[in-house]
Amino acid sequence: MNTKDTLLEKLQNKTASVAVLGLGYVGLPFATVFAEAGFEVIGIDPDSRKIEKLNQGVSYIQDVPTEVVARLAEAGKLKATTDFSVLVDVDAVSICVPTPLRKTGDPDLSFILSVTRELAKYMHPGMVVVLESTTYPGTTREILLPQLGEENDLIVGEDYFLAFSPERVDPGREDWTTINTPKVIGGITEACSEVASTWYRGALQTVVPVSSAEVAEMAKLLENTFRMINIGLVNEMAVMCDRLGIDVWEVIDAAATKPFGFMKFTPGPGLGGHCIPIDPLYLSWKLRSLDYTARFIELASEINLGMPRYVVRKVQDTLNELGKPLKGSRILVLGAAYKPDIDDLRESPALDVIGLLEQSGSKVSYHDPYVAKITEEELELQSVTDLMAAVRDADCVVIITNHSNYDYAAILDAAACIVDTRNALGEMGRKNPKVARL
Ligand code: SAJ
Repeated sequence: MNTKDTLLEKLQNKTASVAVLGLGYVGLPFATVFAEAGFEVIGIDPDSRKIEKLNQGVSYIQDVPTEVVARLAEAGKLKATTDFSVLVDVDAVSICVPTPLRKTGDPDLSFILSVTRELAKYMHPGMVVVLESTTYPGTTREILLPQLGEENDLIVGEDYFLAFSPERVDPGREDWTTINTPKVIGGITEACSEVASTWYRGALQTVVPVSSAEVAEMAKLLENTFRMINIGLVNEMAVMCDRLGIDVWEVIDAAATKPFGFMKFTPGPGLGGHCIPIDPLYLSWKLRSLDYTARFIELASEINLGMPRYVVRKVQDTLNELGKPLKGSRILVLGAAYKPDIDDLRESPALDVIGLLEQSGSKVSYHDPYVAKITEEELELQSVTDLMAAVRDADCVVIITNHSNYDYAAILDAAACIVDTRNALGEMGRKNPKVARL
C-alpha cells in the first residue's frame, strides 16, 4: 500500500496517533473530543502549568469538564507534554495556536511560525497536518507548505498531507460544540482534503470538504467579517437614530419581526472578543498587500472603534442635564467582560470606556461579578464589593455588559442616572427620565 492508503487505514481504524499543538480554548476541546473518539492523543503546549494540570487529570478550560480529562488521562488516551520531539512518532497533527494582532494592527503569526519550525524538525512520511488557527487566505500554502514539506524533501499529497480547517469554538456555548458544529476542511491537494476529512470524520459529526485550503481560510473570515460589519452597521444606526430622535432599540425590534431577509444585531459600546474585532483585519491586511482596500471592513472597524468615545459623550451629556461636569463626577461602570455572563476581558470596550472616563477626570469604579480585577492598558482597578452602595454613591451608572445576574430594577431604583448601552433595562428604561440609551 502507498503512503496515503496506509495513513487512511490508520485514521479509519483509529490506530493513528494524534497530536494537538496549542492547548487553549480550541486545542483542549479538540484533544478531548478526538481522545473520546478512540484516538491516542498527545497535547503539546509550551505552558508547563497547563501540561501539569492535564497530566494530573485537571481541566482549565470552562467547556472541558475535569472529569473528562481525568478519565482520558487515566485511560492513557490523553497525555500532555512541552516536548515537541514526541512528534517523530505522531501520524496526525492539529495546530490550534493563537493568531492575535500586533499593537500595529498587523497580523501576529509568531505562534504559527514557531510551532511550524518545531514541527518541521519531526516531519516524516505518512503524516497529516491541519492548521485550525484563524488566519489570512494563503497562510497554509505560503507558510506551512515550504517549511514542512519542501525543506524535508517530502511531497505534499503523496508523502504527507496538509490542510486548513477553521475553528468554530464559541466558549460557553452548549448547543453547538466541537463535536456537532459542522467543520469545513480544505487541503493543499485533493488527496490532502481526502486524508484530512477522513481523520476528522473519525470524531466530528459533520465534515464539509472544500476544494482548497484558501477556500477554508476565507470561509472563516467571511463568517466573522459578516458579524463585525453588521455590528458596525447597527452601531451606526444607533448614532443616526440618536440624531433623528428615534429609539434605535424599538426600530431593531420592529425590523426583527420580518421573518425573512433580516438578521438581528444590537448596538453596544464597542466590539470585544478574540475573534470578531481581529479576524476581519487579517483579511484587510492581506488585501492591502495585494493593493486592494477592503473598504467595508475598514469602515465598520472605524465605527466600532468609535463607540467607546460615543458612550463617554453620552455620559457627559447625561451629567450635563444634571448640571454636573464629567470631571470629578463619580461614575460606576457595570460589566467589564466583552459579552454577558463570561469572564473574558479580551478587547473589551469596557477597558476603553473606563480609560476615556479616567482621562476626562471622572472618578471611575466598576463592578463585574465575573471579573474581580482589571490590570491592563494602564488600568488598575478592583471590582467594587458592595454593588448597591456603589450604585447609590455614583453620579452616573453606565451599563457596559448586560450580565444576566444583575437586579436591574433595583439598580434603576437606586441610581441617580443610568446610561444603558445594552438596553439591559428594556421597557423599564425606555421612558424613564433617569435613563439614557444608545
Ligand atoms: N456584539 C454587539 N452586537 C451584536 C453582537 C455582538 O455589540 O449584535 C458585540 C459583543 O458584545 C462582543 C462582540 O460584539 O463585544 C463579539 O460578540 P460575539 O457575539 O460575536 O461573540 P464572540 O466574540 O465570542 O464570537 C464568537 C465567534 N465564534 C467563532 O469565531 C468560532 C462568532 O463567530 C460567533 O458567531 C459568536 O461567538 C456567537 O455567535 O456567539
